[in-house]
Amino acid sequence: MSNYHIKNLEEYFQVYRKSVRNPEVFWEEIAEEHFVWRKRWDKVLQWDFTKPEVKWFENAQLNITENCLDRHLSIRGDKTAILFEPNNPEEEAQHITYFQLHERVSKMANVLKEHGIKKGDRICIYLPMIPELAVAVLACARIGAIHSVVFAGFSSIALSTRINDCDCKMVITSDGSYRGAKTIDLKGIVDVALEDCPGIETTLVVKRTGVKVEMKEGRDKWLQPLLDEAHADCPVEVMDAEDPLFILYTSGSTGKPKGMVHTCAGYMVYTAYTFKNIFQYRENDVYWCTADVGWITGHSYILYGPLANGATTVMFEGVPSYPDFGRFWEIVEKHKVNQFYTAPTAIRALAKENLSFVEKYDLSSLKVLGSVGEPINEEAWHWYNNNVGKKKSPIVDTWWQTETGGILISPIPYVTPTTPTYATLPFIGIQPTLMDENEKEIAGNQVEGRLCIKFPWPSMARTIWGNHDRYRDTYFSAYKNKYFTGDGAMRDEVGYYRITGRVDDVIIVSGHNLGTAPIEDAINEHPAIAESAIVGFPHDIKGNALYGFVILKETGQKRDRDNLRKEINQQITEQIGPIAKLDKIQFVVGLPKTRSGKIMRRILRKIACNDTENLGDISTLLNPEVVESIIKEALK
Ligand code: 7RM
Repeated sequence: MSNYHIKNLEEYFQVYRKSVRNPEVFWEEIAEEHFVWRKRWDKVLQWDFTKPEVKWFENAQLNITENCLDRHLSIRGDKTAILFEPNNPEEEAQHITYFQLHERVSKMANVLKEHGIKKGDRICIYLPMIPELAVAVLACARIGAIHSVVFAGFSSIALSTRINDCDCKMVITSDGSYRGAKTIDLKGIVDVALEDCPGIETTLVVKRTGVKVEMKEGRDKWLQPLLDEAHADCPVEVMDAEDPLFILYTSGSTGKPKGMVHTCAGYMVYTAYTFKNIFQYRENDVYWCTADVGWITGHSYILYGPLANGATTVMFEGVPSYPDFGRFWEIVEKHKVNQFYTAPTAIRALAKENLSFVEKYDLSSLKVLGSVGEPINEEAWHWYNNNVGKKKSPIVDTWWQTETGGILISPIPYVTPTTPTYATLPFIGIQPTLMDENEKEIAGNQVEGRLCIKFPWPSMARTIWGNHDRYRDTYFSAYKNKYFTGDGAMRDEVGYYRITGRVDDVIIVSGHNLGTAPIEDAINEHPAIAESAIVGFPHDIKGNALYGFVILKETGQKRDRDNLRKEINQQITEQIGPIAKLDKIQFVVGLPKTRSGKIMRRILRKIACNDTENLGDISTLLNPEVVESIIKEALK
C-alpha cells in the first residue's frame, strides 16, 4: 500500500516531493497497485499544454465499473455500497450491497444495449437523487456509453440545450421527484425539452412518485418492466484509458454551457486516491456527501471515488430543511456517518437557524468534515467546527472545479493543520502557482495572484465537447504552458493557499485589486449578519466602489440600519483596511444563487450598476424571485 494512505505531515511532504520530482513513477505506482487493468499502459504521461493535449496511461485498457463493482464482490460483496436515504424520513432507507448494485447495474446496462446503445453513444441522465441515478451512470460506464448527467433542477431549456450540444440518443428520467414538501413533474419538463431534441430515440422512465405522466408511443418506456426481463450478467466493455467516460456541463458567466469531457483511467485513479486520503476513509466507515450527482462533486465523491475504494456512500434524496432544519444531523445520527461533505451555502443556511436543530442529535460518529463549492467564510467555518464537529473533527476545505475532476488543494485531515478559510496545501501531484498581471509567476510566500496549475494531473478534463478551441482559449491561453483556473488566491507565509474568489469578480478600487471572499468574510463576522455578497460599481474618483448586498439574521432584523452600516464598515476597516469600505449597503432577503448554491455576483453587479434591462443567461438561477425583490429595493 505504498504511498496510498498518507499518515503524517512528514510523509505528506515526502510523497509530495516524489510526486512532483517524478510524476510518472509516482502515478505509475499508484495505478499499478490499486486498480484492475485489462491491459497495461505504454506510457504514463504525455502532455503539451499548448495544443492542449494530455494523455495519462496511454494504451492501457480497463473498465471503471470493474474497479467500482466487480473487484469488490469477493471481499465485500455483502457490504453496503449505496445507502439511500429518501426525501421523506418516514420512508425506509435502502442498503444496497455491492452484490445488489452489481446486478442492478448489469441489468440496466443490458437494457441500454437492447435499445441500441453502443460504446461512444451519449446518454442524458435527468434523474433525482435516487438509486437509479447511480445505477444509470454506472450502466453507461459499463458499456462505454458516455453519460451526461443534467441536474434535475434545471429547466426544459437548459436540458434541451445540453441534450443537443452532445447529440444524446437517449434520456433516462423519472415520472416525478420529491424535494422537501414539493413534488416536481420531471417527465413534464423532459417532454417540453424533447420537443426541441430530434436526436432522442428513447426515453426510459423510472417510476418514483407515481404521478400520471404522458408516455409518447414508441419513444417513452417504463424502466422497471424492462429491468425485470433483463439478464443479470453484463460483461464490461473494455475501454481505452483515454476514451471519454462522461460529459458534464458547467456554465460560466458568458457563452453557452461547456461540456467538460473526462476520460476513463486518469479520472478513476485520481478520484479514488484523493477520496481515500482527503476523507481518510477506513473500511467500515459510512461516508456522506450532500451534493447532487448532477454536479462534479457528486460524480467524483458520491459515486466513482467512494465506490472505487469499496466504500459505503450515502445518497440523500431530500433537502436540508425538510421536514425541518435538523434533517442533515438526524441522518448523521441515524446512519452513524463518519465523513460528512457539504457546501458553505448549506452551512450558512443552517447556521441562521436555531442551534437546537443541531444539538438534538448525537454527532459523535463524525471524524472528518468537508467543505466545497465556494470560499467558506470564517464565521461559517467556526459554526461548522464548533457545533457539528464539536472541535474534534478536522474541516477539509477542498478547492477544485468541474474541470479538474478531483480535489486539487485541500488539507489531509489529521495530517495538515487547518486554518479557517484556507484550503491549505496542494494535494499530492498538484503544482499550483500564482501569476501576476504581467504573466509572471509570483515567487515566495505572503503573495496574491491568479491561480494556475503548472503540470497535468490525471483527472483533468481533456477537452470541451465539440469545441477544443474553446477549451484552449478558456484554460490555456491566458498564461503560457499553464492551466488557468479563473480563481484568485493568496499564499501565506507557510505556503497555505486561500482562494479569494473568481477573478472575474475581482474589483479594482483606486488601483487595488480586491477579491470578494476576504471582504465578505469580514462582513459576515458581524453577529447580526447571515450572508453577504459584494460587487463593484463605477466611481468617478476610485474607478470602482464597493456595493454590499447583506442578509440579516433573525436577530439583526430589529437593529437600526444606519448603525449596522457603520458597524459593517468598521469591521471591514479593522480586518482589511479602509480601502475595502463599502460605499453602498443594501439589506436584502436573499442572494441570487446558481442551482449548485454559488452566489451569482454577475447579476448583483448589474443591479449595482443600475443596468437591469439585460441580466444575461439566468436559466441556471435558483431563485429568480429574489432578483426581482433586490431590484425593487435598489430602486427605492
Ligand atoms: C467542485 C466545484 C468551481 C469553482 C472554483 C471556485 C469555487 C470550489 C472552493 C471554491 C473557494 C473552495 N466545481 N470553489 N471549491 N472556492 N474554496 N473550497 O465546486 O465547477 O462547480 O465550481 O467553485 O471558484 O473555480 S465547480
